[in-house]
Amino acid sequence: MRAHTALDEIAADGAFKRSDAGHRNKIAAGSAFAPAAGRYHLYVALACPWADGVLSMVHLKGLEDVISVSKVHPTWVRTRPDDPNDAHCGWQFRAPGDPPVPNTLGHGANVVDDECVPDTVNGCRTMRELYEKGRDTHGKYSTPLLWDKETGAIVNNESLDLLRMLNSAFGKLGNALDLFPPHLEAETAALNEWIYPAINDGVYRAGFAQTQDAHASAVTALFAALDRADTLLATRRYLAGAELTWVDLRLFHTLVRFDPVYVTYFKCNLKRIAEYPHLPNYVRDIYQIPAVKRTVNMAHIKMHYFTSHPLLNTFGIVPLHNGFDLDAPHGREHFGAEGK
Ligand SMILES: N[C@@H](CCC(=O)N[C@@H](CS)C(=O)NCC(=O)O)C(=O)O
Repeated sequence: MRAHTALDEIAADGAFKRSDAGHRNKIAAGSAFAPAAGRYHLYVALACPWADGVLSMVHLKGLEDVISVSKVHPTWVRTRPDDPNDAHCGWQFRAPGDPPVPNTLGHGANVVDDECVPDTVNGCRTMRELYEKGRDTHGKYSTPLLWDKETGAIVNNESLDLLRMLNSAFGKLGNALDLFPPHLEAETAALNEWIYPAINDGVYRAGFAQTQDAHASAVTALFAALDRADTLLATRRYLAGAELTWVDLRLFHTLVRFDPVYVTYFKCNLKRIAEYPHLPNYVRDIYQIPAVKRTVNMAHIKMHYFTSHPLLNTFGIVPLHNGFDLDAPHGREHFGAEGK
């Protein structure tokens, strides 16, 4: 298989079909990947909803001194610029103070801000180089990725696995917060069954579709699911009731990108989140948790989508709108102990 990106994952009917993550090792006491402070390094794109959820979990669990982090620059670049036969584009590392980055057609000057953190562990220039160092040569070279410094290996690049591991595998190295409470296991799994395909992945299926039918069917399912979520959140503070869980984290990171990016870039324009009765305050409620807020970088989010796929946005122009005011009062404290 040649090096590829999500943009290559198109089925015969023109629909985007996300491939499964390839690295699924688990961190567990007594296993080859034992929990330990200072052993693991997390690679994220702040623009990526999956990676941002994982980074939120690092902060929510108080694991910032246990797991170190690198953050890529938002704009994809040619990963083998010297090889004319290799057109792969993907994430690269840049250090604050480096010159701005144009898109792969040479348009634009996308600033390298202080939130870019180079690969201090492996010294790689791109995520592709890192995967290759971890003996994966075909990708896709996605974030998030957890790296084991001790054995020089990729531990896992699937965000839901990572969320689960960060929640409980590090034991006393983190705090006691539990976003996977056993009594809500069945309910959160059932929520994820429609929220993941229709909303989290649905926006990508709307945006990367290469036929009208594939786009229309993704958008129709997406807005039906948004309506369903809004109705649910009219009577409960969080998706599963009174407690914040991992499905909220996942839904939040998609919704916070929706009005500034997906409405225009992925053509999800039947409605903005701002127009829903309950979703905007739900988004604000979660955004205003300090551990989550510090992971939301709207400049990185917008810059990534609008500058990384010249096929969809040739000149890499980034629209000005940042979405509704995330700091406004959310007014959802009135939901009591039962979430009602
Ligand atoms: N299944 C993965 C998906 C991660 C993913 O698709 N990340 C995107 C950014 S949002 C990426 O890095 N894509 C690289 C590419 O398509 O080449 C997860 O949930 O962790």
